[in-house]
Amino acid sequence: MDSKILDQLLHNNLFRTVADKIQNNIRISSEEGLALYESNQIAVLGLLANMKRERLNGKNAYFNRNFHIEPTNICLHNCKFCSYRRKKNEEGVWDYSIDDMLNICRKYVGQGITEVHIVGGVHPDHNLEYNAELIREVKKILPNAHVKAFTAVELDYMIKQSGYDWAEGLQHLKEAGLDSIPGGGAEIFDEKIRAEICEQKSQSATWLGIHEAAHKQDIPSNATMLYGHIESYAHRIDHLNRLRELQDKTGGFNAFIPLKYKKYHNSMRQIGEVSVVEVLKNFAVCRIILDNIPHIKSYWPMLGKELAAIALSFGADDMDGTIDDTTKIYSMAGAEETNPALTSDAMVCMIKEAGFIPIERDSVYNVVKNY
Ligand code: V47
Ligand code: SF4
Repeated sequence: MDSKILDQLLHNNLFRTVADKIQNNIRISSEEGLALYESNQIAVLGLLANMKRERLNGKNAYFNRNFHIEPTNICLHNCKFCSYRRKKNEEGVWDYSIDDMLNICRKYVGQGITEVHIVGGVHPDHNLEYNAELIREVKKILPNAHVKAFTAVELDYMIKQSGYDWAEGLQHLKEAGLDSIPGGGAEIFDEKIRAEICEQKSQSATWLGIHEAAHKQDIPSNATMLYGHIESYAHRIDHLNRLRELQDKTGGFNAFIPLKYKKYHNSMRQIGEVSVVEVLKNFAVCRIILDNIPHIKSYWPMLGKELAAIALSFGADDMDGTIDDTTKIYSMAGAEETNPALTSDAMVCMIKEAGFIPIERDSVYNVVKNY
């Protein structure tokens, strides 16, 4: 972008313009989004994002009771940022059988769990029928739990393997009990950057197409953005614009989760990690730009509890779940929480201390309990 325009925006009345637009429910432009990213006025960004947050969600800060199943870390792809993927027989590999996973589920019977989150590597032998069977069996054990399963990248592979188109494949999984789709696999949509960091992975258009096909069948989903690596602010704006456009069309996204690149044990580690200031700035700008996605998650297993709580004042309104030590994706990449687990009481205290109202929700944001 022309640096003169940027100067004008920053030095005359960028913040006033954005504040007026938020007040009047007017969308900000890409140039204004970029200028917000270029600004170092972190406190002002927080106030602006909080204006938007309060218009959408008041002082509510949501969480749910969930656990994760990560079926395998064997994966056909080889994303450069991934610390989790292993080859068959490599040290650190796991590949649970359906029985192993059902035993995990049995531990949670009667525990008040409302969601099972299932995400793993793209295993070459796990086709759609296998995964549909997994969901059916999970539902037999936890019939009232919402099953949020398989990123668009996993879905792309399993649906292709089984010879269906996206709509047919999703319909089969929905019949088996799939309730929604998590946001992973979006990474960064810019085709050049995507090719640099995860060349073999499903294309951006495929990720967006699968989410659109899901929304058309009333399967809601989440969206993510992996940031803080080799992308520029313009790439982030492009990513957010593509999500906002799809949401205008379908309204099917429940939540957006910004995922800060973590550097440990992967082949991009020389890049390092962005600062806390950058994390908060990113929350704020995402909240303002994604004016049509109702919730922004502050994903505490990755950010750490303190920073996740601070992000509630920078546009986030959802802390995700209690999780119970069931995810390895981030701990293997050096996340703040190596054994992520939080009781509901601890979650409630943390949210209250940050100045918000703790609301336990189900997976589609119905209130389970207002504390
Ligand atoms: O797509 C992998 C990310 C995602 C790293 O929908 C990394 O509620 C940072 O889908 N540094 C998968 N991020 C996780 C995911 C998710 C997580 C939380 C909530 C929800 C939801 C979905 O994990 C991948 C990738 O972007 N990831 N490696 C890393 N080194
Ligand atoms: Fe496979 Fe996902 Fe890791 Fe990429 S990020 S290598 S798709 S497990």
